[in-house]
Amino acid sequence: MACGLLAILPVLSHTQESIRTFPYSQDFGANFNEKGSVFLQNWWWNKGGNGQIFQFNWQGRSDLFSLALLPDGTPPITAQLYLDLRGRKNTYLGFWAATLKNGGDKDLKKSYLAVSVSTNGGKDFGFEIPIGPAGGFPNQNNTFQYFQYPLPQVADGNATTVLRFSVWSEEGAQQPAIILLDDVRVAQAPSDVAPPFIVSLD
Ligand SMILES: [Ca+2]
Repeated sequence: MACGLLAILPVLSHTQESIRTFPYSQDFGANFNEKGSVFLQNWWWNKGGNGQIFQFNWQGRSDLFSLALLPDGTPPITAQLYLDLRGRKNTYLGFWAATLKNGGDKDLKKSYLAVSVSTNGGKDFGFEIPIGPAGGFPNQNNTFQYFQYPLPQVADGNATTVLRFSVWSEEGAQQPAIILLDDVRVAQAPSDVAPPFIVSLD
């Protein structure tokens, strides 16, 4: 029995709890757990290279709080959200993203943001879609914009789905923009609206 259980346990089961109640929303107003990798219930972070990821308490979409990601080169910073989609279909992700200028006039590195999906508990990711302007986010202030990402059909009914936000920047000594994420929502659409794609509805 023990061996059987080990064989079927998903990769995430020993590190993370999955969201089972939808619609789900997250405004990043609760205190983060700075220790370890699980910074909020159902959320896991990874700081690539010298990148930083933290709770921002000065600017959110409708409050003062958001999730800030400051990349340092190409090792991506990631924030992952764990979903149990058994009995669910036509799931979509909605969220808001803004940028904050970081550094001075000579700091012109671009920041990049992408969303991808795993259906095996975070072992493998695919369906990666770039978000924001072609060529990356310039290092300047930009207000929150809404983005929406319908999950791929392979996630329908999948108990070990992981949504991943990845942020990275150009290499070099200059500073890139800080990317802020806020008001993340995961919900069911009334029907399959489209193949996986991401659009700004601004
Ligand atoms: Ca917020």
